[in-house]
Amino acid sequence: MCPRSPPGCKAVFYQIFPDRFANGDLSNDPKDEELDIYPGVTRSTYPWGGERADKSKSRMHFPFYGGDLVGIEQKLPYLQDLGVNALYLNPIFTAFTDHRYDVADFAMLIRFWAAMRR
Ligand SMILES: [Ca+2]
Repeated sequence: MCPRSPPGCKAVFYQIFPDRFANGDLSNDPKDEELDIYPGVTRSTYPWGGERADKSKSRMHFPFYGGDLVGIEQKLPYLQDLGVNALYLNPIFTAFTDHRYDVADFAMLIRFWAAMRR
């Protein structure tokens, strides 16, 4: 319960990690060859629902699964059924890691954002 009633007090937020939430468009999945990396770091894209080939759980390997905004849009009825009325997305800018908090270019949204304009 909020001591006062700020505008967001009655919102039910749902945080989404876009790469892992839902893959609505397989054609926009990141391709291994287009993933820029830090020195000593590897990245790979794995099939949706598949297991990562790198079982080492190394912190130097970032697995991608291709979740996108199309998938989020497809899950909106599910989220509404849960009572969710506000979404918080992890960053959606081009980045080196799957969580994208290390934004590489604030001017470039990842491809799955552009797909929403179709
Ligand atoms: Ca995708």
